[in-house]
Amino acid sequence: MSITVSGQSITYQEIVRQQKGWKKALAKLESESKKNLDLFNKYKDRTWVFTGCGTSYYLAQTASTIFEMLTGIHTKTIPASEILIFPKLVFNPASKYLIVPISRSGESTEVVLAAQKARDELKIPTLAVSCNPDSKLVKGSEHSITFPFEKEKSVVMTGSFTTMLLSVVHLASLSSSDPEIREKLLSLADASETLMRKYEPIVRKIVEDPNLNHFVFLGQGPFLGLANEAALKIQEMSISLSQSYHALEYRHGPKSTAAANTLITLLLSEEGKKYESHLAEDLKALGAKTFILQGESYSTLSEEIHDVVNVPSRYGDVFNAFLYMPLLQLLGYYKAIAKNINPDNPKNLSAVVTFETIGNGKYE
Ligand code: F1P
Repeated sequence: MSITVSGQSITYQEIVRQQKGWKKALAKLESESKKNLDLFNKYKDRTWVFTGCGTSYYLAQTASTIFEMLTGIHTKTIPASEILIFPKLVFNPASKYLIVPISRSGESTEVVLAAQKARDELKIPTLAVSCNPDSKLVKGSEHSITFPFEKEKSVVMTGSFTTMLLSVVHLASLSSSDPEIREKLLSLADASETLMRKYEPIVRKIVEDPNLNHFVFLGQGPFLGLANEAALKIQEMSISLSQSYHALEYRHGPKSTAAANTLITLLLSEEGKKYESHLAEDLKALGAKTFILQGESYSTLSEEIHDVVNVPSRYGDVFNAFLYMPLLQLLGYYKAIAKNINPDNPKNLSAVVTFETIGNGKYE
């Protein structure tokens, strides 16, 4: 089936509309600031355990890092399946926790069961973050953050990832005394739309190269979760081989497989730009194609030898995830189009993964 690019694809439409969804979500979150600040203050002395499945687990990784950067509250991130199977390795009886299960559908079996176990067996309060206010997860949680969200018809998560991330960052921002934080949050949608318009053609051109069939994504701190999600996106949408690592970890072995068929995408952090810029030069020496996303003042990496996205430096490590992620989603989308694969209907995947959909419920 030949897929044409543009509005015909559900996934494409959901990628390019996401910033409009951020504005609607922020309007509701702003109206609930008092309620959410009270919630924050009630649990600010606890360890916040973020959890989810698949894309929502990588979202939990990104959200918990940014949340801790903004609030100083200790956080932990773990796949929902680990809470289900090894709860004693996650929760220490001597500590007090709040569990933050994140789920687009609010129906994924592991995350629903993990939240139930935490609440009913371990007596840990739950704050659910979901796009579906009528879901099992939200209805079974003491607290929840939901927002007006135009339901995603695509199997893969795109705008749901960034909008749920935005709701966690908004919650964290309520505790900040920095007046700039709120202004930056509210300006993100326009900044991201401008970057999408500017860089979409470059992203598409990069992945249209048929020789590129191995994709590596690298990031530190809040960008590790993004690297993991970008790797999953290109795998789900274009059925391509992908890997993701802490940026500097790539040097300790995994780089052995880098070659001319490899596209290495490096998500530069403000905190680590010195080390990460040197890494970018090392990666080029491996013969791989390098795609760098950075704040415009982070490095002097030559645009002659690297493909570079420059985002406004004012946003920094707390907000750049919102400027990087839509472009990484487009990377996976355009690779699917280049391979003439329909990203709206990824192989072997369903929009919601429940045990009932694996082996006729034999997991019960
Ligand atoms: C998350 C998830 C995604 C996966 C696919 C199916 O579900 O498993 O990770 O990529 O989109 O859904 P949810 O718990 O966030 O609804």
